[in-house]
Amino acid sequence: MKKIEMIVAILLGTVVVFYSCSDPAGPKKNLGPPQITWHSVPDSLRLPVSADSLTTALLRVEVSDPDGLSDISSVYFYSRKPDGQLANGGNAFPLNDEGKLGDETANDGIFSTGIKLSSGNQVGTYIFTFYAKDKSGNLSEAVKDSIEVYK
Ligand SMILES: [Ca+2]
Ligand SMILES: [Ca+2]
Repeated sequence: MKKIEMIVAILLGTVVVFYSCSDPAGPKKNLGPPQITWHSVPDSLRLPVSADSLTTALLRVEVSDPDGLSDISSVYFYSRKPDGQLANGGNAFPLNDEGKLGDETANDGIFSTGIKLSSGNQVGTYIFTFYAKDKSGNLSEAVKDSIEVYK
């Protein structure tokens, strides 16, 4: 008798779990914003000595989202120059997870892009602020890092 009661309880439990997991009506809810879980930015960079060469570096951030990587719509950063002005006219720079522009592996959640410095760039501290956005417009918390640029 006790055994049967237990089996019934387990079956009922299964039914309750099944019902709470299924979403019979309404649009699919977004479970939350993306999160930047890791990032890689060089500590310092030296400007090229000659005018016709460039210093290049790779910026990488790892992103996750409770709805899965397919929910990520964009990953980008702003760069503030040593004089306090935003680079690129205040527009964001995109990072990609498509295996291009320095991104090693496509669709692995690590978004990358290269940056280039010429001999005419300012020396001093460049501040980078990274964001990730999902397809519902949820924004991650900002992640900041900086590069010390010297001659
Ligand atoms: Ca999401
Ligand atoms: Ca990647």
